[in-house]
Amino acid sequence: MKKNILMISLMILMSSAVFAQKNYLEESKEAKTKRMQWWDDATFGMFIHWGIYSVPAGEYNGKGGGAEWIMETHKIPTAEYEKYAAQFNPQQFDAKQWVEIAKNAGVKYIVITSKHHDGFSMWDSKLTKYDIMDASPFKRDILKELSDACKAGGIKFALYHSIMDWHQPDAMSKGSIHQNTVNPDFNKYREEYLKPQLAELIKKYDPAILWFDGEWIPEWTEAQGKDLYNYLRNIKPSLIINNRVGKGRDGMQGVKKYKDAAGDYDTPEQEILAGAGQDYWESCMTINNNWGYVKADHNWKSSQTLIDNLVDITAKGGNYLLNVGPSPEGLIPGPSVERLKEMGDWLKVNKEAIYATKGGKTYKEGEHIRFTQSNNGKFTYAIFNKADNNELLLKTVQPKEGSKIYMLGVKEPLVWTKKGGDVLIKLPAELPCKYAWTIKMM
Ligand code: FHN
Repeated sequence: MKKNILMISLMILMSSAVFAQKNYLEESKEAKTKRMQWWDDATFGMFIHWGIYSVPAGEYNGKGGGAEWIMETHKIPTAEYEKYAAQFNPQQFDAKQWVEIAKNAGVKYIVITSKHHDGFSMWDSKLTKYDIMDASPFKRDILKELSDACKAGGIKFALYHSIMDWHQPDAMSKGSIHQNTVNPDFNKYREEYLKPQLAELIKKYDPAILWFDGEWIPEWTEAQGKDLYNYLRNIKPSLIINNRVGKGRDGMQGVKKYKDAAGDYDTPEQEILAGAGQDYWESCMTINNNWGYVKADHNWKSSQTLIDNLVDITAKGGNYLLNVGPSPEGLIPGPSVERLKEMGDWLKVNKEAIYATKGGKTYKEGEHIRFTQSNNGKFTYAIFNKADNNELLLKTVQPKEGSKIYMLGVKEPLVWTKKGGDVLIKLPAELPCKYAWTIKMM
């Protein structure tokens, strides 16, 4: 008898050990720091919003508006919207070329939409026929081609995935214009579609990050977010997941509303934190006015603005996730490519002040100077985009007495003198780049 009880308790012990899910919500600070290090050092990512919404390109029945939201904006019935899938045939899509554009920009990771709110799957999914392989004439696995090109190019591959889904009957918020079933069963959508698709994405394309969105629907809760976070981290422990996996995001400012909100980093959208961030954070922004492709949107941000944003965000300890919206032909718009190339040229000269640096309490002086520090604290970088009479005056952060200071991209040390309590730096006659310059000091 005793032997049987021992055997049974041993079997229960073993079976629970086999299926024991680790609780990553209780991950130690050290473990998280180690896991986030590459992301923190990377600083600059490229967002890609691409899907069948690029076919209408921001116009429906002669009316503008919508981009990736066009189905909702123009209240397009599902059967009508599905026709865009049959027209999506981006023959000029070249994943290697996209990765080349990203590398020339100095981008270290790419986040592409696997499924946006419209519910269309941009990969070969076993869970649905509403995907690139079955519903479009293109019949190529876009995510596989891009993840392979990223791996070959040394760029981290990551996925944006929408919790909200306007196509899955059980995902419909009650009263949603897309609701096409009387009693949607959200739990069924979550357990039998959302989570299995995410497991499929991790298994097939090994994303370094899952970037959630569409979490604002009433059916989604923080508890479901915490469960999903743990579920995903148990599949891939090194996975990084943003704070839109739960309900902890405080609007477009994107910071956590409460300390234990699920997710590894904050996600301000179309804005930059006012001051140095308290946690890991990433500002996502469009390069014109839309996330998805809009043929009539020519409001491209200048290279000066884009570089100023990168510097400001880095000085405040954040990452910059800059978006491109490829065309239905599979091309990243020319004006985006030009600006990304200019950012890459600037980073070739000033990368030491951007990658693997940390922001700090003193992150700025006036409107034209930002400060970053090397991770080991040995060097401070003053990055400025305006200087008068070929001189720069520093009041708050100053080089050590007698130390040499340099401008990144210039070989010879710069001449600097004390002027009252300030430091006056003579700038080189010939500057090494456009838009902004970096003084390296100890
Ligand atoms: O509704 C989405 C929008 O389409 C876009 O994906 C942005 C970028 O993250 N996020 C949501 C709006 O906050």
